[in-house]
Amino acid sequence: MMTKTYIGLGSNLGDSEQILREAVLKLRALGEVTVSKLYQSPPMGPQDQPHYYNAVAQLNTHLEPLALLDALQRIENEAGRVRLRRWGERTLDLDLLLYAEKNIINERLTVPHMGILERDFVMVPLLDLDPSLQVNGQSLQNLDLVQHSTLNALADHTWAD
Ligand code: A4P
Ligand code: MG
Repeated sequence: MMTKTYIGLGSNLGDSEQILREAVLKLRALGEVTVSKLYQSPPMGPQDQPHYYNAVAQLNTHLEPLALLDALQRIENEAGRVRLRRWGERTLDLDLLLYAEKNIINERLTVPHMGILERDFVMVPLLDLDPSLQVNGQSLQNLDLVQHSTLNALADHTWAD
């Protein structure tokens, strides 16, 4: 069965735009991919780290949730992912944001991803892909954080073509 999923992409070490481009290329091997605009955002968490490049990909895939997580972690590792500190700098972070309307809680996976409703750098690109998107029955487009977002779009949705 084909499932509509959303993947959050983030990078603030190395050539972030190129790293995200390569990640999208690898996501295309997992199913049909559509990407949001590419954004630049100030770091959430420790402030002594570079700004982030963020985007979201919609991925339609046959993979089950844990198999998809395995694939995402493999792509992170291939990008030379090292984890230095919580909320700290990284070459590539791939988060499984939504897996259809499923709620998943197990040792490896919490879906919807915990941070969605607190992060404009996740919600604004999600809304590029689906302006009427809801998370846990909550419509994203009217949230204050979205309405007041100062997120800076660097490129339109063709950035990863
Ligand atoms: N895990 C559980 N649920 C999920 C899910 N839905 N998707 C588990 C992906 N992984 C999930 O992941 C740790 C474990 O979470 C995995 O082994 C998986 O089994 P990780 O990527 O090593 O750590 P993390 O929790 O993603 O990192 P961390 O450091 O807690 O931070 P976040 O929450 O990812 O945030 N500022 C801006 N502007 N833009 C950013 O993208 N990103 C971060 C990192 C901080 N500040 C940022 C940004
Ligand atoms: Mg992560």
